[in-house]
Amino acid sequence: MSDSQLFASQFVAALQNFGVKSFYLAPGARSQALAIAANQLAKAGLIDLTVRLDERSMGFMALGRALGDEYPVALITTSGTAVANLHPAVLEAHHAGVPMILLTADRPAKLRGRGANQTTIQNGIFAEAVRDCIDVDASADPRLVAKRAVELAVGAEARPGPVQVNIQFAEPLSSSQPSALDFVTNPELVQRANHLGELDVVVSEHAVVVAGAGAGTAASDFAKAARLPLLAEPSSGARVQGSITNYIAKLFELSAEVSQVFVFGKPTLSRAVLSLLRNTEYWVQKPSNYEGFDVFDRAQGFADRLVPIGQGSADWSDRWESEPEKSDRATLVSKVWDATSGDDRLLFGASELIRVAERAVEGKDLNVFASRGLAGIDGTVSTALGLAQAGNQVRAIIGDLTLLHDASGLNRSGLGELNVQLVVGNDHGGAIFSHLEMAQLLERPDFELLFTTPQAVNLEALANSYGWQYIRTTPGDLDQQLYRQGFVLIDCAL
Ligand SMILES: Cc1ncc(C[n+]2csc(CCOP(=O)(O)OP(=O)(O)O)c2C)c(N)n1
Repeated sequence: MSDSQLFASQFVAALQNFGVKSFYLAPGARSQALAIAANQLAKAGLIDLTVRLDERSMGFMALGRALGDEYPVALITTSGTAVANLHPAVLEAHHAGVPMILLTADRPAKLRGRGANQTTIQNGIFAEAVRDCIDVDASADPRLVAKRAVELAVGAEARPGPVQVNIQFAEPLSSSQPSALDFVTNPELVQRANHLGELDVVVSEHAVVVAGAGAGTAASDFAKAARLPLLAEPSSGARVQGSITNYIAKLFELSAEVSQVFVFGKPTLSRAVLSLLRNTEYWVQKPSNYEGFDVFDRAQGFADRLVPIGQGSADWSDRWESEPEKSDRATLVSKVWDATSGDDRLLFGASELIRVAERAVEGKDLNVFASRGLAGIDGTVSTALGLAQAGNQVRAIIGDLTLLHDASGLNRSGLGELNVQLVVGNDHGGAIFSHLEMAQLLERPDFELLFTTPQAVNLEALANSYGWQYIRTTPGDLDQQLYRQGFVLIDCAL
């Protein structure tokens, strides 16, 4: 019997015992004991195991799954660059507070720095971006390590986020015994900490509530209780009925009159909101997942929960009534927004389209997601697939560069049937850059070469190679395409 296998079987069973049910694996030799153990539990129906080729894309898929499951997911990689490929997803998970447990297989510590094949500095590779890096060998107590990893990931002590367990596997790397099934016990969920630092805040007549990423219904509840205009980003989780549709347009008119702002979550989308915060007193309710917001270093107060004392005036709220933006992009995002309901999930990529949605979509109770931890255009296709694995129909609104950045994420191999629509606003490159001053200063060909970067890729052929349905349409005709099942790439010309 191999010590590596004994540890791996006990450890994977312990993770399952502490409620981890979604496992991701990319193939490799050093991690074989973990792979074998996870497969034993998967075959017994105790966990879900997804095998992906590319660790970068797997990292984002696991991130999407963790967003949907609202519980830590586990990722298994071999040693070397395989580990480094998780870094983009780890950074997003760190900033957005998404629980993930990275099981990175390593060689025994004595072989590090001696030229052993596929051996690098894995211990500490993610620096401050992981809640901890637990570096162990097979002599560690697998149950204690698993418990600690799950606790840190769910945020039992602080903010949820990624945790690395770097495991030094010595040869023999695996054996047929013992099976992980021998160590299975009844699942026991680990709870996250409940911080409850409250702060009473006196509401002034001309106050507003700003809801950024991670705000959730705390923001809309506060706005309702304090009778204040609610300026909620589309992916804030607070853009419910009654929120202001086109607050960006209204801010041009009313920002000078705003006397006080209550910030929930991490607002990142628009300059108009940031400039409001630069010039106005603000209080911050710390989001439970995302980092707390204070980019101007002048918050008047922070709390886990802001408690309003008093209310804004009804007059003031009425003055924020606004007209949604009308444009092709607005039609695209509104149609997808309107088609989404109930348990469906909507994912926004980091592009011009989420900014248009900020000015166009009506408040509605929806499950909306966006990777606003770092607002990368990487990994969005994979994130959508991971969300779909967590269940229900997923629609992702993404730009063409965002699609192409994660083209390898389209790989459906081994995924079974999922309902995912990628709605691509195809404007041949990055429209978001048209807001840069450079767009006026540079000659058009130079601007395209350096910033817009249109790509010469045939999306239909791409979709076909990966086995996706492909539909070419326009914003006007988009609604007819939004109820298709399966893996659907909707190429919507802008
Ligand atoms: C990994 C990463 N690289 C680069 C960027 C910078 N960036 C922000 S938006 C964008 C272009 C987005 O283009 P597209 O997806 O086509 O959307 P559009 O703005 O045209 O709607 C780029 C390159 C980023 N956010 N993330």
